[in-house]
Amino acid sequence: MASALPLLVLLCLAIGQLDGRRVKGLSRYKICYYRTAWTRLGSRYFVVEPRSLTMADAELNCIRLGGNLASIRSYREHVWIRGLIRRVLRSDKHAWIGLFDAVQERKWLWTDGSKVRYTRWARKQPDNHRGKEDCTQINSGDYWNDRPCTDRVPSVCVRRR
Ligand SMILES: [Ca+2]
Ligand SMILES: [Ca+2]
Repeated sequence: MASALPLLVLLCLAIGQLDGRRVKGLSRYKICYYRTAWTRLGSRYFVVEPRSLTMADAELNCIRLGGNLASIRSYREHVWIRGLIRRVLRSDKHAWIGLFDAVQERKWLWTDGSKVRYTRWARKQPDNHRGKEDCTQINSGDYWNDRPCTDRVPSVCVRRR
């Protein structure tokens, strides 16, 4: 029994890889479902990563899963993603989305290459506090806040298909 857990982790990782390619019939592995199930909204799919990671590690994790950190294109998507986080994490925890201005201050870019058409900054945000905030977290109340990219929080990934 002592060896069961590592085996399970390996199994979940293997299924995670397969699930990324949308192999049929794997959703019955409920214990892995939590980590690998993508939920569709319109033409895109989203997943919440519950582990606390820096923004760069969160982006690398999303890439490993076949996507990027989530871009948000409308208020409807913002509300829906907050609901997804609440369902998975059972709270309104701060979580990384893919908006960053690390390349040039105040030039905000989405890691998935989407045009920045919609934002939902909290009051007085983004403030680039102490000159060190280049990454974005959702769930600052019902809004977004720029935060140091070295924060470790859960994250939301997106993929196109
Ligand atoms: Ca900044
Ligand atoms: Ca801030």
